[in-house]
Amino acid sequence: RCSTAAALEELIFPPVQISYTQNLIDGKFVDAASGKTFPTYDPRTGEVIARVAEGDAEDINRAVAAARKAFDEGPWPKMSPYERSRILLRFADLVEKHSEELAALETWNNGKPHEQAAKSELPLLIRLFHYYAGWADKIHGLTVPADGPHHVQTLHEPIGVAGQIIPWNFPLIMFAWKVGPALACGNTIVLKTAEQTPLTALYVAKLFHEAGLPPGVLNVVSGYGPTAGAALAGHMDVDKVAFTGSTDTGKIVLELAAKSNLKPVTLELGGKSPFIVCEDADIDKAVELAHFALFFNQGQCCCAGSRTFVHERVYDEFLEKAKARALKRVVGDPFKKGVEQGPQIDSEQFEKVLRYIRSGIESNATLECGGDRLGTRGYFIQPTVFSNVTDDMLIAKDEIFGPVQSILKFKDLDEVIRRANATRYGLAAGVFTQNMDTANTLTRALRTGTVWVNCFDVFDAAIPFGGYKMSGIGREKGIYSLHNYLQVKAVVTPLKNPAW
Ligand code: TXE
Repeated sequence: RCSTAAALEELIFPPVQISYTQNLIDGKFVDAASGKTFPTYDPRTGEVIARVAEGDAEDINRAVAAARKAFDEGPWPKMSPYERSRILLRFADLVEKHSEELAALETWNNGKPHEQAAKSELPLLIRLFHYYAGWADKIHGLTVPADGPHHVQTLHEPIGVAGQIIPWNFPLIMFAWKVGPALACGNTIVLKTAEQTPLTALYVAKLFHEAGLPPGVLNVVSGYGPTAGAALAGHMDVDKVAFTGSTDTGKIVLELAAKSNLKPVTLELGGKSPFIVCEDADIDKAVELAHFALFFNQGQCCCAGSRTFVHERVYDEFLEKAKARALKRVVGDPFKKGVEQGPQIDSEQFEKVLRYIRSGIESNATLECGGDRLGTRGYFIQPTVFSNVTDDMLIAKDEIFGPVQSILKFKDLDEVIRRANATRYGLAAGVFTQNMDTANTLTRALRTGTVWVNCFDVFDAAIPFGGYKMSGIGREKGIYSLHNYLQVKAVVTPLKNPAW
């Protein structure tokens, strides 16, 4: 049993007010067309902290009409790229100014440790917008040396109205991954937040308008997936859709896009990332990073290192240390200093994780520690470690999305490559070795969008991120993310005097 701190003794309340709960359409906060609202919760207790406008198909229609107008009539797509860049920079400055409220709101609505939100996610949010502000005036086409007497050039144009659907695990970071490249390229946006975490996106969208963003360029609608989300993905006037969430919903989004206007789709979906510890690895470092790779953000990361493969020669030592580390993990009120793990996002995810823990026990994996909820209030789960996990167990196959580490034993490189790749997912992998040849073999053999060698979860703005196989389509961040939001137009003109 884990002996982590009791989940909640006394609640710490954040010194922040909830100012924005309506949809932001055409630069104005408005109620839902239906007048309906829905509750949003504090995952520490499951209590309602605010009611938010519940957008559905009609609100999406209104938001798309505003985004369409802002795109077709300008000024945004035609504005000088330098001006656009300056608005992104002014926005980043305003985020910095309001960092404290934003970090508090993010923790309150999501349950992630406040130190993580304040010290790592807010600075990353700012960095992402600095990065995309840097791109805004550096996007241009090519001159193409085609055969024949023609002058050929390509224009890189914004794609139009982007529909963006984001999840709840990193509300602000997901906002930045989607909104940053779309705005840098001159698109207009309708963003649908996750129903669990609508608050911070509304707050930052307001800051964008303070920074000088013209009305209609960025519209934010709160609401549920099958109503608001589906209306956006299937809208005839939306030119592109970007989605982050579960693989099952990703398939629905792709289908809605195909059945409506064939809009291009980027998807960032689930994962079951291998974390491979070779026999020559620095074991203490590998234990710490394997722990971080899985437990970070309550285990609610698409790229979580959720299959920890350990070489048989170092397996016993690794297991003992991994268990000791999990037992030391501090779980509690995410506003409390030193707390490493807060509650899961909601009752649905909480129940899902507990079901997987029961499945691990029933399939005869060895429960080394944890295995139950923590406390009696909210959605806290004990850091859980299973050993003797085999590839056929559900806990080794499905995305659990919670604080449950599965440790598997391997004998040699060929075997671990085969097993690591034997999954429908292909988002990320971690490789721990001090041998360059082993590292090179593994990085080339693993079918994943990212391979972290002797590190994990390094998320720089410039590093592309995305999945192979059923983990997604396309890449976000870095130069690659711009291609998602651009059309390439070839312009061909005859040359009057081909000799020149
Ligand atoms: O995801 P959904 P949920 C995984 C993780 C988690 C599971 C379920 O395993 O346990 O997914 O989480 C919107 N048309 N990830 O139910 O449903 C929804 O409103 C259009 C991995 O939260 O995919 C929200 O905005 N949109 C992940 C977004 O999709 C729809 C992050 C994600 O919700 C829709 C989150 C529909 N029919 C969960 N139905 C990652 N890749 O990081 C829902 N949505």
